[in-house]
Amino acid sequence: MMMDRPDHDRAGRRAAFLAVLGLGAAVAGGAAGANRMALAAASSHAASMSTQRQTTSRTAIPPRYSYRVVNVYPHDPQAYTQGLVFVDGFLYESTGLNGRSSIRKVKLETGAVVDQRPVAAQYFAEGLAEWRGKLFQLTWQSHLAFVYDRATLRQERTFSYNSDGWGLTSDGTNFVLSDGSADGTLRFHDPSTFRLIKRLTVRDRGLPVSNLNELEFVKGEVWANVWHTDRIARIQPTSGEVVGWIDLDRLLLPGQVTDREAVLNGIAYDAARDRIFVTGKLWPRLFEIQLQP
Ligand SMILES: [Ca+2]
Repeated sequence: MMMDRPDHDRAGRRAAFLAVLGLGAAVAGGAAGANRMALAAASSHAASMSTQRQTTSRTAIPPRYSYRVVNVYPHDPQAYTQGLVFVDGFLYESTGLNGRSSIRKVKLETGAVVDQRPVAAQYFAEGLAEWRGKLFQLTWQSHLAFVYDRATLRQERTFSYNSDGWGLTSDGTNFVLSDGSADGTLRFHDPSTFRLIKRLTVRDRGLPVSNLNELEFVKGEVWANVWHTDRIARIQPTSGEVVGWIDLDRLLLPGQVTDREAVLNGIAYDAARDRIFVTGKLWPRLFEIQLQP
């Protein structure tokens, strides 16, 4: 999410990794995962064997998932994706950077931006979530959320909050906000007042998971992009425990992005048709994926 943080080891490794790969998404979805699938099968088996222990010991290794690409769609390569949701047949997207932040309505099949509103240049827009016909958009360090009418994208009001803003989703009762902190904090906010209800620490085998970025609520779990990685954490939203990891490496072809900040960031779930969409900052493509155990 941030532009000015020092380079990240993982980003460098990923760039090098992409540079030597000649594999496309379809290949990645199939052959690329042979070892991973064996690993995943083993860990999935281990997980099923220890389901009961997980609830008490918190030492079980979360199962890892690979993916299969179901569809590939265009995505605006100028969109610095910070928030993504799918509602009533359209994607809604929040883009970041000062002077380039926006809220947009996007046609899935073509990637065409059918409506958009700029965000004032002093704001760096972040996560996005929908609540009863309204879109809520975070800002990174301004402690301000913008509320838009979904039909018109007209800004109607603002809320303030007391943390950095990274990702945003709704669990059906509250908003869930990530602040990118090292201690793996998720914050739950009342959707009517944006008042802070509670904090939750996300942990993998007892250790906090830092840099939680774009979020999505998927079938009772909070899914979180981990900044500067190709991984999504599947989080149990009452305990904060990571119950699975999704590895999304090699979605893009080598050279499709060159900016080191062009990392995976954007998950949208179409509950009506059980479809999962993912993209990244400045990515030219958006993918519908299915998980592979
Ligand atoms: Ca999302």
